[in-house]
Amino acid sequence: MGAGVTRPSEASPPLLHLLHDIHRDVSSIVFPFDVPGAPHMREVRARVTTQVQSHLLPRLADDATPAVVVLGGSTGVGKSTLFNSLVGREASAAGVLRPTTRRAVIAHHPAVHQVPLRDLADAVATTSVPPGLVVLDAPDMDSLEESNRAMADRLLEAADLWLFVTSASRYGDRIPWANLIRARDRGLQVGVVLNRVPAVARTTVRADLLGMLDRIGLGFAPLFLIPDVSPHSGPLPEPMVAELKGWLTAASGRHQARAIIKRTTAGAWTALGEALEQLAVGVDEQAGVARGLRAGTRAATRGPEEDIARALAAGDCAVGAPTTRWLSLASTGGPLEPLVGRGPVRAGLRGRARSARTVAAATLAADAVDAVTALLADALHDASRTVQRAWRDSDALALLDGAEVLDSDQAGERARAATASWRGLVGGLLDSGGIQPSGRATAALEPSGLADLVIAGAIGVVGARDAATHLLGHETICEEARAALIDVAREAVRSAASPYLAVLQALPTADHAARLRVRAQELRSQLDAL
Ligand SMILES: Nc1nc2c(ncn2[C@@H]2O[C@H](COP(=O)(O)OP(=O)(O)O)[C@@H](O)[C@H]2O)c(=O)[nH]1
Ligand SMILES: [Mg+2]
Repeated sequence: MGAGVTRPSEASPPLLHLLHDIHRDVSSIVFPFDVPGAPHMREVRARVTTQVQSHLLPRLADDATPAVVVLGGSTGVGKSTLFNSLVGREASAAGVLRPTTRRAVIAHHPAVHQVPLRDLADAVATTSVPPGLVVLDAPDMDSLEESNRAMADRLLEAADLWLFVTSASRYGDRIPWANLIRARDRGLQVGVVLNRVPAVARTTVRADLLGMLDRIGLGFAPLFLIPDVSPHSGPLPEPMVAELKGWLTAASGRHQARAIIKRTTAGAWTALGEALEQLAVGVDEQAGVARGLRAGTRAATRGPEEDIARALAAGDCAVGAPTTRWLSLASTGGPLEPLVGRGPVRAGLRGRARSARTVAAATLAADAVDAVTALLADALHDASRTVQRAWRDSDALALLDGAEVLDSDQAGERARAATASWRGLVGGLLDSGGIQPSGRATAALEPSGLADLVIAGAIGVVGARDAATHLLGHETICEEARAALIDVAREAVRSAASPYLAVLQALPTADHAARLRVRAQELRSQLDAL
């Protein structure tokens, strides 16, 4: 009611929260795999969401009938002061000099339009009271005036919850105790406030009052002790009533939920709990299938991935065009001949010889990259087909929704993108500063030519590798470039499974099943607590 509890989320009854959670959790689960129980599970899921959304939630959320909380007790015990403290303002006249409360005052949340007992009391709208309840300051039940006493009785009759307010000096009064016994017999929920308790008397008074409550069978009623404040006017300090406010809010939630449950078929709640348990079994089953398929999907790309890594490590791509090209470029009279061995190399007039060599190296690298691209495209295509086969075998292809097997064009495009990124990596290796090309190297080739020579060496053209190693004075440059290529290729092959894995990623897991079981448990304990 005070600061902190007026937000709808906190003021709403816990059962309402729980139903929202249940609705969200159940809505988010799917049963995509056609295992034997799946069609039934889909029906249960649809039934639960409809029931919660169209039947239970609207009734729970309906705040047309807030719980009526009546503050009743002997005169001068501090009811009006407490009332003002609870509703956060001086809504009811309190004080020794003023006339005692004659006309009841009712505090309600502004959102409550049908205020109960509106004709019997002055209404005050305040957001300090949660929408789930209205609070009434009743006339003294021991009033000297007959009409006041009658009104106090009437209000108690209408109450869902009676907050019996008494004080250290008045708790023995006869009239309230007669009323308490009547309330007990009617099954009215009672909370007891022992107000204005002097610190010295605290223990004895409390024990004495508890004993009296116990003797009339109300020993279980919650008891709130509010210490005596020295003579004052105005509401009590907030912390003094905080516990009481919390209890009121919770109790009104219970009251509302109970009323709802009366309005719904009792079976609906049990059935909901059972349906949640059932759905959990179904989700576990689906999660099991998804796990198997995930393992199968990963395994499907592993073969092609290992194959290409092995081929690249063995330099297989160099066989054929790249090696032939090197041999023709580096043979006697060929532009790259000076790079063979360790003889002197000259850039030539205005670097013309060096330009020619750089162009030759580019041709060589183009052959090398083509060979790698072709091999990688095959591997990708292969991986994609294998994954697709695994999904077809599991009857899961329908889940893909467009994530098709890569055709050879797409595989080629991806392979080209991968090798292009590898070339970038090789350029980076040479620029990284660890390598200082010698004078011989800079005379031999322009920087791009040096990188192209490393490209050819990395895929396994032995002569190119030797030349690159000597020119750059770096023993492992081609091995490093090859390792980078293998990484890029592995990654590319694995990516053939990405759309498939993404689909699996979005499916419910065993965690979702566990959550449904927790919800079923929460539902049971909430219903038990009502
Ligand atoms: N000393 C002291 N006076 C209080 C306390 N609570 C209320 N009063 C005073 O007791 C008088 C009666 O309080 P009121 O709230 O009108 O009691 P009601 O007759 O039960 O509605 C007022 O003058 C209050 O200021 C308290 O804890 N200590
Ligand atoms: Mg009063």
